[in-house]
Amino acid sequence: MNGNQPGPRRYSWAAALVGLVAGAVALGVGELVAGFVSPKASPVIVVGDAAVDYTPAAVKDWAIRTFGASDKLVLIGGIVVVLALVAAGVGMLARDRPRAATAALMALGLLGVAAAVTRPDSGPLDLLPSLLGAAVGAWTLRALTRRAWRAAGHDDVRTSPGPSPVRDAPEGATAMDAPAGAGAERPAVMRSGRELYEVDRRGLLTGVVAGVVVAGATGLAGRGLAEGMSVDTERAAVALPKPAVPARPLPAGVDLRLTGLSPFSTPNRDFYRVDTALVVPQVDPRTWTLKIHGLVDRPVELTFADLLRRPLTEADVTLTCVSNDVGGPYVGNARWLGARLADLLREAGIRSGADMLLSTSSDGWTCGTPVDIVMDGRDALLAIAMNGEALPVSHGFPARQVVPGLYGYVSATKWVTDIKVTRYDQDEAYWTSRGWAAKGPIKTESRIDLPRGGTTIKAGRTAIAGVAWAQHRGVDAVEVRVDKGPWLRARLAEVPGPDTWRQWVLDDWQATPGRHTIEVRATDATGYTQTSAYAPPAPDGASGWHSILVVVE
Ligand SMILES: Nc1nc2c(c(=O)[nH]1)N[C@H]1C(S)=C(S)[C@@H](COP(=O)(O)O)O[C@H]1N2
Ligand SMILES: [Mo]
Repeated sequence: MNGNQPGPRRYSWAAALVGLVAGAVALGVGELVAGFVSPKASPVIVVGDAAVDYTPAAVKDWAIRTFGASDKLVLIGGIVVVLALVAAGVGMLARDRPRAATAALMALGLLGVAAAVTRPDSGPLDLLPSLLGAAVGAWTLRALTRRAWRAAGHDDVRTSPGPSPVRDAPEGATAMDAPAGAGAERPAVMRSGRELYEVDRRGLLTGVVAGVVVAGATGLAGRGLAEGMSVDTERAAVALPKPAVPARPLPAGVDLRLTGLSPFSTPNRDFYRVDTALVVPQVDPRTWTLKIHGLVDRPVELTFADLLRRPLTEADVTLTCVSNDVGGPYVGNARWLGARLADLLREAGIRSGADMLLSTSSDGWTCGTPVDIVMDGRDALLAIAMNGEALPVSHGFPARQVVPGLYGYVSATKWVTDIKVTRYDQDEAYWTSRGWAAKGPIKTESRIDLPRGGTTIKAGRTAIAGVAWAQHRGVDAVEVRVDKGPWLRARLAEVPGPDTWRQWVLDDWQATPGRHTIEVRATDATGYTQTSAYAPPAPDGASGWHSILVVVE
Protein backbone atom coordinates (compact mmCIF):
# COMPACT_ATOMS: atom_id res chain seq x y z
CA MET A 1 0.00 0.00 0.00
CA ASN A 2 1.61 3.20 -1.09
CA GLY A 3 0.37 6.02 1.06
CA ASN A 4 1.63 8.69 -1.30
CA GLN A 5 -0.57 7.60 -4.13
CA PRO A 6 -3.73 9.60 -4.56
CA GLY A 7 -7.02 7.80 -5.06
CA PRO A 8 -8.91 5.14 -3.15
CA ARG A 9 -7.12 3.43 -0.32
CA ARG A 10 -8.68 0.09 0.18
CA TYR A 11 -6.45 -1.16 2.97
CA SER A 12 -7.02 -4.62 1.65
CA TRP A 13 -4.17 -5.96 3.76
CA ALA A 14 -5.95 -4.88 6.91
CA ALA A 15 -9.23 -6.40 5.77
CA ALA A 16 -7.45 -9.63 4.87
CA LEU A 17 -5.69 -9.64 8.23
CA VAL A 18 -8.99 -9.23 10.04
CA GLY A 19 -10.37 -12.17 8.05
CA LEU A 20 -7.34 -14.31 8.85
CA VAL A 21 -7.62 -13.63 12.56
CA ALA A 22 -11.36 -14.33 12.56
CA GLY A 23 -10.65 -17.56 10.69
CA ALA A 24 -8.00 -18.52 13.25
CA VAL A 25 -10.44 -17.85 16.09
CA ALA A 26 -13.05 -19.99 14.31
CA LEU A 27 -10.58 -22.88 13.99
CA GLY A 28 -9.35 -22.45 17.56
CA VAL A 29 -12.87 -22.58 18.94
CA GLY A 30 -13.58 -25.54 16.65
CA GLU A 31 -10.59 -27.38 18.15
CA LEU A 32 -11.69 -26.50 21.67
CA VAL A 33 -15.22 -27.79 21.14
CA ALA A 34 -13.82 -30.87 19.38
CA GLY A 35 -11.67 -31.41 22.46
CA PHE A 36 -14.86 -31.81 24.47
CA VAL A 37 -16.93 -33.63 21.87
CA SER A 38 -14.52 -35.82 19.93
CA PRO A 39 -11.07 -34.99 18.54
CA LYS A 40 -11.95 -36.44 15.16
CA ALA A 41 -14.79 -33.89 14.81
CA SER A 42 -12.26 -31.05 14.54
CA PRO A 43 -13.27 -28.90 11.54
CA VAL A 44 -9.90 -29.29 9.81
CA ILE A 45 -9.93 -33.03 10.38
CA VAL A 46 -13.46 -33.67 9.13
CA VAL A 47 -12.81 -31.62 6.01
CA GLY A 48 -9.53 -33.50 5.58
CA ASP A 49 -11.31 -36.83 6.03
CA ALA A 50 -13.85 -35.86 3.39
CA ALA A 51 -11.01 -34.79 1.12
CA VAL A 52 -9.34 -38.17 1.63
CA ASP A 53 -12.52 -40.05 0.80
CA TYR A 54 -13.56 -37.98 -2.19
CA THR A 55 -10.14 -37.35 -3.70
CA PRO A 56 -9.68 -39.37 -6.89
CA ALA A 57 -7.64 -42.50 -6.18
CA ALA A 58 -4.94 -41.44 -8.62
CA VAL A 59 -4.32 -38.21 -6.72
CA LYS A 60 -4.24 -40.09 -3.43
CA ASP A 61 -1.77 -42.64 -4.77
CA TRP A 62 0.37 -39.84 -6.07
CA ALA A 63 0.23 -38.14 -2.67
CA ILE A 64 1.25 -41.33 -0.86
CA ARG A 65 4.13 -41.84 -3.28
CA THR A 66 5.24 -38.22 -3.26
CA PHE A 67 4.83 -37.28 0.36
CA GLY A 68 5.11 -40.74 1.86
CA ALA A 69 4.58 -40.80 5.57
CA SER A 70 4.00 -37.03 5.58
CA ASP A 71 1.02 -37.22 3.22
CA LYS A 72 -1.37 -36.44 6.06
CA LEU A 73 0.62 -33.43 7.23
CA VAL A 74 0.74 -32.15 3.67
CA LEU A 75 -3.03 -32.57 3.34
CA ILE A 76 -3.73 -30.78 6.61
CA GLY A 77 -1.26 -28.05 5.66
CA GLY A 78 -3.01 -27.68 2.31
CA ILE A 79 -6.41 -27.37 3.96
CA VAL A 80 -5.10 -24.74 6.38
CA VAL A 81 -3.60 -22.75 3.49
CA VAL A 82 -6.86 -22.88 1.52
CA LEU A 83 -8.85 -21.89 4.63
CA ALA A 84 -6.45 -19.00 5.25
CA LEU A 85 -6.95 -17.72 1.71
CA VAL A 86 -10.71 -18.02 2.04
CA ALA A 87 -10.63 -16.30 5.44
CA ALA A 88 -8.60 -13.42 4.01
CA GLY A 89 -11.17 -13.09 1.23
CA VAL A 90 -14.02 -13.15 3.72
CA GLY A 91 -12.24 -10.41 5.69
CA MET A 92 -12.10 -8.23 2.59
CA LEU A 93 -15.77 -8.92 1.95
CA ALA A 94 -16.61 -8.06 5.55
CA ARG A 95 -15.43 -4.51 5.25
CA ASP A 96 -17.83 -3.66 2.47
CA ARG A 97 -20.55 -6.26 2.86
CA PRO A 98 -20.63 -7.51 6.44
CA ARG A 99 -23.75 -9.57 5.97
CA ALA A 100 -22.42 -11.40 2.98
CA ALA A 101 -19.23 -12.11 4.93
CA THR A 102 -21.19 -13.53 7.86
CA ALA A 103 -23.16 -15.66 5.45
CA ALA A 104 -19.96 -16.89 3.82
CA LEU A 105 -18.48 -17.88 7.18
CA MET A 106 -21.63 -19.69 8.22
CA ALA A 107 -21.69 -21.48 4.86
CA LEU A 108 -18.14 -22.66 5.55
CA GLY A 109 -19.28 -23.78 8.99
CA LEU A 110 -22.13 -25.75 7.47
CA LEU A 111 -19.68 -27.38 5.08
CA GLY A 112 -17.76 -28.50 8.15
CA VAL A 113 -20.98 -29.71 9.75
CA ALA A 114 -21.85 -31.67 6.62
CA ALA A 115 -18.39 -33.23 6.55
CA ALA A 116 -18.64 -34.07 10.25
CA VAL A 117 -22.03 -35.74 10.26
CA THR A 118 -21.37 -37.81 7.16
CA ARG A 119 -18.30 -39.50 8.69
CA PRO A 120 -19.08 -43.19 9.14
CA ASP A 121 -18.23 -43.03 12.84
CA SER A 122 -19.78 -39.66 13.61
CA GLY A 123 -21.98 -38.94 16.61
CA PRO A 124 -24.74 -36.33 16.82
CA LEU A 125 -22.53 -33.90 18.73
CA ASP A 126 -19.93 -33.90 15.98
CA LEU A 127 -21.66 -31.00 14.28
CA LEU A 128 -20.86 -28.69 17.20
CA PRO A 129 -17.18 -27.88 16.54
CA SER A 130 -17.76 -26.54 13.03
CA LEU A 131 -21.02 -24.83 13.96
CA LEU A 132 -19.76 -23.07 17.08
CA GLY A 133 -16.42 -22.31 15.46
CA ALA A 134 -18.14 -20.61 12.52
CA ALA A 135 -20.52 -18.69 14.81
CA VAL A 136 -17.72 -17.36 17.02
CA GLY A 137 -15.65 -16.67 13.92
CA ALA A 138 -18.48 -14.62 12.40
CA TRP A 139 -18.89 -12.66 15.60
CA THR A 140 -15.14 -12.03 15.75
CA LEU A 141 -15.14 -10.87 12.16
CA ARG A 142 -17.82 -8.28 12.87
CA ALA A 143 -16.13 -7.11 16.04
CA LEU A 144 -12.70 -6.81 14.44
CA THR A 145 -14.08 -5.07 11.38
CA ARG A 146 -15.69 -2.46 13.59
CA ARG A 147 -12.51 -1.93 15.54
CA ALA A 148 -10.27 -1.70 12.54
CA TRP A 149 -11.91 1.04 10.50
CA ARG A 150 -12.72 4.65 10.94
CA ALA A 151 -13.57 7.44 8.58
CA ALA A 152 -10.62 9.17 6.97
CA GLY A 153 -9.63 12.41 8.67
CA HIS A 154 -11.79 11.72 11.70
CA ASP A 155 -9.46 10.13 14.14
CA ASP A 156 -11.92 10.68 16.91
CA VAL A 157 -14.82 8.86 15.36
CA ARG A 158 -14.28 5.43 16.81
CA THR A 159 -13.48 6.65 20.27
CA SER A 160 -16.17 9.30 20.40
CA PRO A 161 -19.34 8.41 22.25
CA GLY A 162 -21.27 8.72 19.04
CA PRO A 163 -21.84 5.79 16.75
CA SER A 164 -18.84 4.65 14.76
CA PRO A 165 -19.19 4.53 11.00
CA VAL A 166 -19.35 0.85 10.35
CA ARG A 167 -21.21 0.02 13.50
CA ASP A 168 -23.89 2.33 12.39
CA ALA A 169 -24.21 1.23 8.81
CA PRO A 170 -27.38 -0.74 8.18
CA GLU A 171 -26.91 -4.48 7.96
CA GLY A 172 -25.70 -5.55 4.60
CA ALA A 173 -25.32 -2.05 3.32
CA THR A 174 -21.96 -0.95 2.07
CA ALA A 175 -20.55 2.31 3.23
CA MET A 176 -21.00 3.42 -0.34
CA ASP A 177 -24.75 3.14 -0.19
CA ALA A 178 -25.17 4.31 3.39
CA PRO A 179 -28.13 6.64 3.34
CA ALA A 180 -27.23 10.28 3.63
CA GLY A 181 -29.24 10.95 6.71
CA ALA A 182 -28.20 7.96 8.77
CA GLY A 183 -27.03 9.61 11.96
CA ALA A 184 -26.49 13.25 12.64
CA GLU A 185 -22.98 12.79 14.15
CA ARG A 186 -21.80 10.96 11.10
CA PRO A 187 -19.08 12.97 9.42
CA ALA A 188 -19.98 14.16 5.97
CA VAL A 189 -16.94 12.51 4.50
CA MET A 190 -18.52 9.16 5.21
CA ARG A 191 -21.19 9.53 2.66
CA SER A 192 -18.88 10.13 -0.20
CA GLY A 193 -17.57 6.61 -0.45
CA ARG A 194 -15.99 3.66 1.25
CA GLU A 195 -12.53 4.48 0.03
CA LEU A 196 -12.45 7.22 2.61
CA TYR A 197 -12.36 4.75 5.43
CA GLU A 198 -9.05 4.51 7.10
CA VAL A 199 -7.48 1.86 9.19
CA ASP A 200 -7.55 2.57 12.89
CA ARG A 201 -4.16 1.06 13.52
CA ARG A 202 -4.50 0.91 17.26
CA GLY A 203 -7.93 -0.70 17.05
CA LEU A 204 -6.69 -3.13 14.44
CA LEU A 205 -3.56 -4.04 16.39
CA THR A 206 -5.31 -4.64 19.71
CA GLY A 207 -8.08 -6.55 17.99
CA VAL A 208 -5.62 -8.74 16.09
CA VAL A 209 -3.56 -9.45 19.19
CA ALA A 210 -6.67 -10.37 21.18
CA GLY A 211 -7.86 -12.60 18.34
CA VAL A 212 -4.54 -14.37 18.01
CA VAL A 213 -4.41 -14.97 21.76
CA VAL A 214 -7.94 -16.40 21.78
CA ALA A 215 -7.23 -18.58 18.72
CA GLY A 216 -4.01 -19.90 20.23
CA ALA A 217 -5.47 -20.55 23.66
CA THR A 218 -8.60 -22.31 22.41
CA GLY A 219 -6.62 -24.31 19.86
CA LEU A 220 -4.06 -25.47 22.41
CA ALA A 221 -6.73 -26.25 25.00
CA GLY A 222 -8.58 -28.30 22.40
CA ARG A 223 -5.44 -30.26 21.48
CA GLY A 224 -4.77 -30.83 25.18
CA LEU A 225 -8.26 -32.18 25.76
CA ALA A 226 -7.89 -34.40 22.70
CA GLU A 227 -4.68 -35.88 24.08
CA GLY A 228 -6.47 -36.62 27.33
CA MET A 229 -8.86 -38.80 25.32
CA SER A 230 -6.08 -41.05 24.08
CA VAL A 231 -6.14 -44.70 25.02
CA ASP A 232 -2.44 -44.80 25.92
CA THR A 233 -3.26 -45.66 29.53
CA GLU A 234 -5.63 -48.47 28.55
CA ARG A 235 -3.01 -49.77 26.16
CA ALA A 236 -0.31 -49.72 28.83
CA ALA A 237 -2.61 -51.68 31.14
CA VAL A 238 -3.05 -54.61 28.74
CA ALA A 239 -1.39 -57.75 30.08
CA LEU A 240 -0.50 -59.91 27.11
CA PRO A 241 -1.29 -63.61 27.53
CA LYS A 242 1.28 -66.23 26.63
CA PRO A 243 0.75 -67.69 23.17
CA ALA A 244 -0.80 -71.14 22.97
CA VAL A 245 1.14 -71.53 19.74
CA PRO A 246 4.48 -69.68 19.98
CA ALA A 247 6.20 -68.39 16.88
CA ARG A 248 8.64 -70.70 15.18
CA PRO A 249 12.02 -69.91 16.73
CA LEU A 250 14.07 -67.58 14.59
CA PRO A 251 17.02 -69.40 13.00
CA ALA A 252 20.42 -68.05 13.96
CA GLY A 253 21.19 -66.58 10.54
CA VAL A 254 17.95 -64.69 10.12
CA ASP A 255 19.62 -61.30 10.29
CA LEU A 256 22.84 -60.59 8.40
CA ARG A 257 23.31 -57.49 10.59
CA LEU A 258 24.70 -55.25 7.90
CA THR A 259 24.61 -51.54 8.50
CA GLY A 260 22.06 -50.02 6.15
CA LEU A 261 20.24 -53.29 5.54
CA SER A 262 16.65 -53.48 6.86
CA PRO A 263 16.72 -55.55 10.06
CA PHE A 264 14.77 -58.80 9.88
CA SER A 265 12.37 -57.54 12.57
CA THR A 266 11.16 -54.00 12.01
CA PRO A 267 10.90 -52.15 15.32
CA ASN A 268 7.41 -50.78 15.94
CA ARG A 269 8.61 -47.20 15.84
CA ASP A 270 10.10 -47.73 12.36
CA PHE A 271 7.19 -49.73 10.97
CA TYR A 272 5.54 -48.04 8.01
CA ARG A 273 2.06 -46.71 8.55
CA VAL A 274 -0.59 -46.45 5.87
CA ASP A 275 -4.24 -45.66 6.51
CA THR A 276 -6.90 -43.11 5.68
CA ALA A 277 -7.22 -41.83 9.27
CA LEU A 278 -6.11 -38.22 9.81
CA VAL A 279 -6.59 -38.64 13.54
CA VAL A 280 -5.55 -42.04 14.85
CA PRO A 281 -8.71 -43.72 16.15
CA GLN A 282 -8.64 -44.06 19.94
CA VAL A 283 -10.58 -47.23 20.60
CA ASP A 284 -11.17 -48.10 24.24
CA PRO A 285 -10.60 -51.83 24.79
CA ARG A 286 -13.18 -51.82 27.59
CA THR A 287 -15.95 -50.95 25.16
CA TRP A 288 -14.49 -52.49 22.00
CA THR A 289 -16.37 -55.39 20.47
CA LEU A 290 -16.03 -57.33 17.27
CA LYS A 291 -19.16 -58.55 15.54
CA ILE A 292 -18.98 -61.42 13.09
CA HIS A 293 -22.19 -61.68 11.12
CA GLY A 294 -23.65 -61.97 7.64
CA LEU A 295 -23.60 -65.34 5.93
CA VAL A 296 -23.03 -67.25 9.18
CA ASP A 297 -25.10 -69.70 11.20
CA ARG A 298 -24.35 -68.12 14.57
CA PRO A 299 -23.36 -64.44 14.68
CA VAL A 300 -20.57 -63.83 17.18
CA GLU A 301 -19.84 -60.81 19.32
CA LEU A 302 -16.50 -60.69 21.05
CA THR A 303 -15.15 -58.38 23.75
CA PHE A 304 -11.47 -57.64 24.27
CA ALA A 305 -11.52 -59.78 27.42
CA ASP A 306 -13.02 -62.64 25.36
CA LEU A 307 -10.24 -62.21 22.86
CA LEU A 308 -7.51 -62.35 25.52
CA ARG A 309 -8.99 -65.60 26.87
CA ARG A 310 -8.77 -67.37 23.54
CA PRO A 311 -5.80 -69.54 22.61
CA LEU A 312 -3.44 -67.18 20.84
CA THR A 313 -1.04 -67.81 17.99
CA GLU A 314 2.22 -65.98 17.51
CA ALA A 315 3.70 -65.56 14.03
CA ASP A 316 6.28 -63.53 12.15
CA VAL A 317 4.57 -61.96 9.16
CA THR A 318 5.76 -59.32 6.71
CA LEU A 319 3.13 -56.72 5.78
CA THR A 320 3.29 -54.97 2.44
CA CYS A 321 1.28 -52.07 1.10
CA VAL A 322 -0.08 -52.28 -2.42
CA SER A 323 1.03 -48.65 -2.86
CA ASN A 324 4.63 -49.68 -2.43
CA ASP A 325 6.42 -48.93 -5.67
CA VAL A 326 9.36 -51.07 -6.78
CA GLY A 327 12.12 -50.38 -4.27
CA GLY A 328 9.70 -48.56 -1.96
CA PRO A 329 9.56 -48.42 1.85
CA TYR A 330 6.01 -49.66 2.62
CA VAL A 331 6.95 -53.11 3.79
CA GLY A 332 7.82 -54.25 7.31
CA ASN A 333 8.15 -57.41 9.31
CA ALA A 334 6.80 -57.97 12.82
CA ARG A 335 5.92 -60.70 15.29
CA TRP A 336 2.17 -60.71 15.77
CA LEU A 337 0.08 -62.32 18.50
CA GLY A 338 -3.58 -62.99 17.93
CA ALA A 339 -6.55 -65.30 17.71
CA ARG A 340 -6.85 -67.37 14.58
CA LEU A 341 -9.50 -65.85 12.32
CA ALA A 342 -10.34 -69.28 10.94
CA ASP A 343 -11.31 -70.56 14.43
CA LEU A 344 -13.59 -67.58 15.02
CA LEU A 345 -15.21 -68.04 11.62
CA ARG A 346 -15.71 -71.75 12.19
CA GLU A 347 -17.45 -70.95 15.46
CA ALA A 348 -19.75 -68.57 13.61
CA GLY A 349 -20.30 -71.17 10.89
CA ILE A 350 -19.69 -69.84 7.38
CA ARG A 351 -22.57 -70.51 5.03
CA SER A 352 -21.99 -71.86 1.57
CA GLY A 353 -21.59 -69.26 -1.13
CA ALA A 354 -19.71 -66.83 1.10
CA ASP A 355 -16.39 -65.87 -0.45
CA MET A 356 -15.47 -62.56 1.17
CA LEU A 357 -14.94 -61.09 4.61
CA LEU A 358 -15.89 -57.43 4.63
CA SER A 359 -14.14 -56.05 7.68
CA THR A 360 -14.81 -52.54 8.95
CA SER A 361 -12.72 -50.36 11.23
CA SER A 362 -14.00 -48.09 13.97
CA ASP A 363 -13.59 -45.17 11.56
CA GLY A 364 -15.58 -46.78 8.78
CA TRP A 365 -12.79 -47.98 6.47
CA THR A 366 -13.58 -51.32 4.82
CA CYS A 367 -11.54 -54.19 3.51
CA GLY A 368 -12.48 -57.30 1.53
CA THR A 369 -10.56 -60.51 2.23
CA PRO A 370 -11.01 -63.85 0.43
CA VAL A 371 -12.58 -66.42 2.78
CA ASP A 372 -10.66 -69.35 1.27
CA ILE A 373 -7.32 -67.71 2.03
CA VAL A 374 -8.24 -67.00 5.64
CA MET A 375 -9.44 -70.60 6.06
CA ASP A 376 -6.54 -72.38 4.32
CA GLY A 377 -4.46 -72.90 7.44
CA ARG A 378 -2.07 -69.95 7.21
CA ASP A 379 -1.56 -67.69 10.23
CA ALA A 380 -4.46 -65.34 9.49
CA LEU A 381 -4.85 -63.53 12.79
CA LEU A 382 -7.04 -61.17 14.70
CA ALA A 383 -3.94 -59.63 16.24
CA ILE A 384 -3.64 -57.83 19.56
CA ALA A 385 0.13 -57.49 19.83
CA MET A 386 3.05 -56.47 17.68
CA ASN A 387 6.65 -57.31 18.56
CA GLY A 388 5.82 -58.19 22.14
CA GLU A 389 3.66 -55.23 23.08
CA ALA A 390 -0.01 -54.39 22.72
CA LEU A 391 -0.63 -53.04 19.22
CA PRO A 392 0.56 -49.46 18.93
CA VAL A 393 -2.49 -47.21 18.61
CA SER A 394 -1.45 -46.20 15.10
CA HIS A 395 -1.16 -49.87 14.13
CA GLY A 396 -4.69 -50.79 15.15
CA PHE A 397 -5.08 -51.01 18.93
CA PRO A 398 -6.88 -52.88 20.35
CA ALA A 399 -7.21 -55.38 17.47
CA ARG A 400 -6.41 -55.72 13.79
CA GLN A 401 -6.29 -58.33 11.09
CA VAL A 402 -3.04 -59.78 9.75
CA VAL A 403 -3.13 -62.21 6.82
CA PRO A 404 0.16 -63.44 5.36
CA GLY A 405 0.35 -63.12 1.59
CA LEU A 406 -2.19 -60.35 0.99
CA TYR A 407 -1.53 -56.65 0.60
CA GLY A 408 -2.70 -54.58 3.56
CA TYR A 409 -5.67 -53.02 1.79
CA VAL A 410 -7.36 -56.42 1.41
CA SER A 411 -6.30 -57.98 4.68
CA ALA A 412 -4.91 -55.85 7.47
CA THR A 413 -7.85 -53.89 8.92
CA LYS A 414 -6.72 -51.89 11.92
CA TRP A 415 -9.14 -50.91 14.73
CA VAL A 416 -11.39 -53.65 13.36
CA THR A 417 -14.88 -53.77 14.89
CA ASP A 418 -16.97 -55.68 12.39
CA ILE A 419 -16.56 -58.62 10.06
CA LYS A 420 -19.39 -59.33 7.67
CA VAL A 421 -19.23 -62.68 5.92
CA THR A 422 -20.45 -61.89 2.43
CA ARG A 423 -19.81 -62.26 -1.29
CA TYR A 424 -17.66 -60.30 -3.72
CA ASP A 425 -20.70 -59.84 -5.95
CA GLN A 426 -22.64 -58.25 -3.10
CA ASP A 427 -20.19 -55.98 -1.31
CA GLU A 428 -17.30 -53.77 -2.31
CA ALA A 429 -14.52 -52.56 -0.01
CA TYR A 430 -13.07 -49.04 0.30
CA TRP A 431 -10.21 -49.27 -2.19
CA THR A 432 -12.01 -51.55 -4.62
CA SER A 433 -14.64 -48.91 -5.18
CA ARG A 434 -11.74 -46.56 -5.95
CA GLY A 435 -10.32 -48.64 -8.74
CA TRP A 436 -7.99 -51.06 -6.96
CA ALA A 437 -8.24 -54.79 -7.54
CA ALA A 438 -10.78 -56.69 -5.43
CA LYS A 439 -8.15 -59.28 -4.55
CA GLY A 440 -4.58 -58.43 -3.73
CA PRO A 441 -2.10 -61.29 -3.38
CA ILE A 442 1.38 -59.88 -2.73
CA LYS A 443 3.67 -60.01 -5.74
CA THR A 444 7.17 -61.46 -5.50
CA GLU A 445 9.54 -58.53 -5.06
CA SER A 446 13.08 -57.68 -4.08
CA ARG A 447 14.75 -54.48 -2.97
CA ILE A 448 18.33 -53.25 -2.77
CA ASP A 449 19.03 -51.51 0.55
CA LEU A 450 22.80 -51.43 0.36
CA PRO A 451 24.53 -49.53 -1.14
CA ARG A 452 21.90 -46.85 -1.19
CA GLY A 453 20.85 -45.81 -4.67
CA GLY A 454 22.17 -42.45 -5.73
CA THR A 455 25.09 -42.41 -3.31
CA THR A 456 28.82 -42.29 -3.87
CA ILE A 457 30.87 -45.18 -2.49
CA LYS A 458 34.53 -46.13 -2.29
CA ALA A 459 36.11 -48.46 -4.82
CA GLY A 460 36.94 -51.97 -3.68
CA ARG A 461 35.08 -54.87 -2.17
CA THR A 462 31.47 -53.86 -1.46
CA ALA A 463 28.47 -55.76 -0.14
CA ILE A 464 25.25 -55.45 -2.11
CA ALA A 465 22.34 -56.41 0.13
CA GLY A 466 18.62 -56.10 0.54
CA VAL A 467 15.37 -57.89 1.24
CA ALA A 468 13.06 -59.97 -0.91
CA TRP A 469 9.53 -61.12 -0.22
CA ALA A 470 6.94 -63.49 -1.63
CA GLN A 471 4.73 -63.99 1.41
CA HIS A 472 3.30 -67.45 1.93
CA ARG A 473 5.24 -68.79 -1.02
CA GLY A 474 8.71 -67.99 0.24
CA VAL A 475 11.84 -66.68 -1.46
CA ASP A 476 14.07 -69.36 -2.99
CA ALA A 477 16.71 -67.33 -4.78
CA VAL A 478 17.89 -63.78 -5.32
CA GLU A 479 20.16 -62.71 -8.14
CA VAL A 480 22.01 -59.47 -8.70
CA ARG A 481 23.66 -58.05 -11.76
CA VAL A 482 25.87 -55.04 -12.26
CA ASP A 483 25.85 -53.00 -15.47
CA LYS A 484 23.71 -55.64 -17.22
CA GLY A 485 26.43 -58.26 -16.66
CA PRO A 486 25.69 -61.88 -15.73
CA TRP A 487 23.19 -62.56 -12.96
CA LEU A 488 25.04 -63.51 -9.77
CA ARG A 489 23.47 -65.59 -7.01
CA ALA A 490 23.14 -63.73 -3.72
CA ARG A 491 23.59 -65.48 -0.40
CA LEU A 492 20.24 -65.82 1.39
CA ALA A 493 19.68 -65.29 5.10
CA GLU A 494 17.66 -67.87 7.04
CA VAL A 495 13.90 -67.44 7.51
CA PRO A 496 11.45 -68.96 10.00
CA GLY A 497 8.98 -69.72 7.21
CA PRO A 498 7.47 -68.49 3.98
CA ASP A 499 5.53 -65.56 5.46
CA THR A 500 8.40 -63.16 6.08
CA TRP A 501 10.79 -61.28 3.93
CA ARG A 502 14.26 -62.67 3.45
CA GLN A 503 17.53 -60.80 3.62
CA TRP A 504 20.12 -61.44 0.91
CA VAL A 505 23.66 -60.29 0.24
CA LEU A 506 26.21 -60.41 -2.56
CA ASP A 507 29.35 -60.25 -0.46
CA ASP A 508 32.14 -59.49 -2.80
CA TRP A 509 31.38 -57.07 -5.55
CA GLN A 510 34.63 -55.41 -6.64
CA ALA A 511 33.48 -51.86 -7.20
CA THR A 512 35.52 -50.04 -9.82
CA PRO A 513 35.54 -46.24 -10.25
CA GLY A 514 32.69 -44.92 -12.38
CA ARG A 515 28.91 -45.11 -12.44
CA HIS A 516 27.26 -48.47 -11.99
CA THR A 517 23.74 -49.79 -12.30
CA ILE A 518 22.76 -52.58 -9.91
CA GLU A 519 19.64 -54.67 -10.47
CA VAL A 520 18.00 -57.41 -8.43
CA ARG A 521 15.44 -60.12 -9.07
CA ALA A 522 13.97 -62.80 -6.83
CA THR A 523 12.63 -66.27 -7.50
CA ASP A 524 9.90 -67.57 -5.22
CA ALA A 525 9.24 -71.13 -4.10
CA THR A 526 6.77 -71.72 -6.91
CA GLY A 527 9.67 -71.26 -9.34
CA TYR A 528 8.49 -67.89 -10.58
CA THR A 529 11.26 -65.38 -11.29
CA GLN A 530 10.54 -61.65 -11.34
CA THR A 531 10.58 -60.25 -14.84
CA SER A 532 11.83 -56.85 -15.96
CA ALA A 533 8.29 -55.84 -16.94
CA TYR A 534 7.41 -52.87 -14.78
CA ALA A 535 3.90 -52.55 -13.32
CA PRO A 536 2.94 -49.49 -11.26
CA PRO A 537 1.28 -49.97 -7.83
CA ALA A 538 -2.26 -49.50 -9.18
CA PRO A 539 -4.39 -51.52 -9.48
CA ASP A 540 -2.90 -54.63 -7.90
CA GLY A 541 0.69 -53.97 -6.80
CA ALA A 542 3.98 -52.94 -8.37
CA SER A 543 6.37 -55.38 -9.99
CA GLY A 544 9.65 -55.17 -11.84
CA TRP A 545 13.33 -55.18 -10.98
CA HIS A 546 14.61 -52.72 -8.45
CA SER A 547 17.48 -50.90 -10.07
CA ILE A 548 19.84 -48.40 -8.47
CA LEU A 549 22.66 -46.23 -9.66
CA VAL A 550 25.83 -45.68 -7.61
CA VAL A 551 28.94 -43.67 -8.22
CA VAL A 552 32.20 -45.34 -7.23
CA GLU A 553 35.23 -43.20 -6.50
N1 LIG B 1 -8.71 -49.04 9.57
C1 LIG B 1 -7.82 -49.11 8.58
N2 LIG B 1 -7.05 -50.20 8.48
C2 LIG B 1 -6.13 -50.29 7.50
C3 LIG B 1 -5.99 -49.27 6.55
C4 LIG B 1 -6.82 -48.12 6.67
O1 LIG B 1 -6.76 -47.17 5.88
N3 LIG B 1 -7.72 -48.08 7.71
N4 LIG B 1 -5.05 -49.38 5.56
C5 LIG B 1 -4.57 -50.71 5.23
C6 LIG B 1 -3.38 -50.69 4.42
S1 LIG B 1 -3.56 -50.09 2.85
C7 LIG B 1 -2.20 -51.19 4.85
S2 LIG B 1 -0.89 -51.36 3.79
C8 LIG B 1 -2.01 -51.63 6.23
C9 LIG B 1 -0.83 -50.96 6.87
O2 LIG B 1 -0.71 -51.34 8.20
P1 LIG B 1 0.29 -50.55 9.14
O3 LIG B 1 -0.08 -49.11 9.08
O4 LIG B 1 0.17 -51.15 10.48
O5 LIG B 1 1.67 -50.77 8.54
O6 LIG B 1 -3.14 -51.34 7.03
C10 LIG B 1 -4.37 -51.61 6.43
N5 LIG B 1 -5.39 -51.41 7.42
MO1 LIG C 1 -1.73 -50.48 1.77
